[in-house]
Amino acid sequence: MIKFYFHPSPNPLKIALYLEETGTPYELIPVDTRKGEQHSEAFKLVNPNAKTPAMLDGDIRVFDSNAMLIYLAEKIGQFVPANTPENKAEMYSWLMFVATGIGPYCGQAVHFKHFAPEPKEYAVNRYDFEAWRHWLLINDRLAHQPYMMGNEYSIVDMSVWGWARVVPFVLGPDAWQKLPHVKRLLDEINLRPAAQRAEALKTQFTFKTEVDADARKMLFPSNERLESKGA
Ligand SMILES: N[C@@H](CCC(=O)N[C@@H](CS)C(=O)NCC(=O)O)C(=O)O
Repeated sequence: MIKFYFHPSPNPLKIALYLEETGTPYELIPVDTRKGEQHSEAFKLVNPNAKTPAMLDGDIRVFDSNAMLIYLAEKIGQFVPANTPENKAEMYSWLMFVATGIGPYCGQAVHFKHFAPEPKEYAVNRYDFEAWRHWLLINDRLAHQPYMMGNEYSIVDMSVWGWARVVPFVLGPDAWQKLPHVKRLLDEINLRPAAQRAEALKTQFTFKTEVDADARKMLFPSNERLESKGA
């Protein structure tokens, strides 16, 4: 059975959604990143990058959420568009767009708005701008078609959903006014029983919720270099 290494945050939620949508059996293994469990040697054998999600499919390890979506979709064969070069080109392009654009820019926008010390105006401006730019591109695409790949719900929508869930935290409480088509997709996916089961996974374990000094050490190890300089 697949061992699924999970924390209730945007990237792992994409995988939870796929596993739930397809009824794939899996064992859920909590990785409490605020307690630093991602840095254990045992977990780094599964994901050397020390981040969630990751999985073991027998002896095969897979990490990085969009790689995991592709792996699972190829194995299970559901929620992927018809296998044409055109579809594959679009699907890979948008999956990489989410993996290299939406995820990192949203992550950094959250970091600088909510967690970084001052001065941070330059960084907040850059990451907020880029996060908005990426979401507006998704919004524009969804203005012309129901789903990211056209008329069919697919792994690309699941990838978008992981981050769409936290858009107000990333971009601010009024963000939906400018992203109505993203909101429409989010609301639609949220109504799916699989999405509700994926969201409920967090209740199976007690994950640390506070981002206190100990959690910051685990999540932002780069801060140590500043502290050692007395900053
Ligand atoms: N590119 C990776 C990013 C993974 C990632 O940043 N995961 C976050 C949760 S959404 C995490 O584990 N954070 C803990 C840490 O950075 O120590 C992916 O898409 O899976």
